[in-house]
Amino acid sequence: MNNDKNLNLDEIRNNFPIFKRQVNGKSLCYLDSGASSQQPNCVIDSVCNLHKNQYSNIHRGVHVLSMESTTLYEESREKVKNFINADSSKEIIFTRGATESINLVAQSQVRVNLKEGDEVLISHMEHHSNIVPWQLVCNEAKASLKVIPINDKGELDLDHFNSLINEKTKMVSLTHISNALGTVNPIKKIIEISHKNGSLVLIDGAQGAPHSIVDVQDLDVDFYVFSGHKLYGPTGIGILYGKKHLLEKMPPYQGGGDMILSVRFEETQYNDLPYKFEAGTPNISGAVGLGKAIDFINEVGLAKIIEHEDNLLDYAIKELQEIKEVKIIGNADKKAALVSFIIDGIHPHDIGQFFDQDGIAIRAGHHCAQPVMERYGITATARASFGMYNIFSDVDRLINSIKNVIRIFK
Ligand code: C6P
Repeated sequence: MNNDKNLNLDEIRNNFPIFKRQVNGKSLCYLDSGASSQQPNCVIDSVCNLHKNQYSNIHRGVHVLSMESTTLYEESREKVKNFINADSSKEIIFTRGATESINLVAQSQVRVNLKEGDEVLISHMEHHSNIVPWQLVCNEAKASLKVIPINDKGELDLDHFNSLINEKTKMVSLTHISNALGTVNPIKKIIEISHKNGSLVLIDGAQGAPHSIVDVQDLDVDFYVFSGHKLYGPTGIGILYGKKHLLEKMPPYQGGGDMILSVRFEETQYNDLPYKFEAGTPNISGAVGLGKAIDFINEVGLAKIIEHEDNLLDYAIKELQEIKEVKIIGNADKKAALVSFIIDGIHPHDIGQFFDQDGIAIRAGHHCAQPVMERYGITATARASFGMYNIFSDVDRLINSIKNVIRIFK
């Protein structure tokens, strides 16, 4: 079974040139989109076209190439704005990725306001990118980093969340979808509770944006961050969405060209949003490629992609549960796009290498979420993650290789 009633998977896969290659003599079975998704021709071509025909620095030149590059860059900002239904493109800041976006908020919003005794609230299922930036600012301010625990299924303990949040909580920073467990968090509810408490909320959408429909106005989220390279776009480009009134009050994260209106030695006037946060020459081609990736997703239809990924995930979980040596890590009621597992007596790195011989790409390791591993008393998992281009026979190949690895290692 290779097709899905809603998606023409042959056509989708034809758009991704990577699937024309072989790996270790086998056709590529790519189950690592959670790390970086593959890019369709239109994204690759948009970057290539820019470099061939329009390339120049932006916002500066009075010549045609600079104006064309600027238009393409700003059109991408508009596409991102529409993709997440932001109120204004001033609320869309181009960054290097989710990590930089979180650091920007930690430094420019939280660090400048955090006082001794204040608290920042994160969860036990965060990626290191949503832990370390908060440790840095909390340590400096002598504030505390509090952690919402997770239950054995890998879901947030909401009762505990309610008991942790209090008047000292200045920021709640939480992942939308866990990259290590696949858990989809009830972010709307958490945002509502946090706002009633007077706390700001940042949602780490690195895994959320590619696998769910995000409406930042409906969510009423203060900050939402994600990366282009997990959204079928290029690497080195990411997004910080922030509510305009918050971004306006925040000081610049970095100083340099483009983020100023005027510079004198005595005083510098900063540029308006969003440029205030985009110091120096940005990743122009990355932004253009990300805009194209969003066009592509819109053409295929995000709702259809999500439904397809859910079907793949259900199928993979059902098949994995049939193999007694396999233990799935993370059994939340609501999961998306990935499954983490361990196999009794076989290290995940050995599993990953064995799969590679079969042309199957998965991720093995702690997934930059060491506290999650600690929570389950393990050091690593094997993780299969899905994108719009995966087919049901990818799952069959995964299951087949698991059976083989068990047979050979045992
Ligand atoms: N997770 C994974 O294989 P950057 O590196 O800035 O694009 O994204 C960081 C990041 C932040 N939050 C979550 C939930 C993430 O999943 C990631 C990246 C990759 O799971 C690489 S570790």
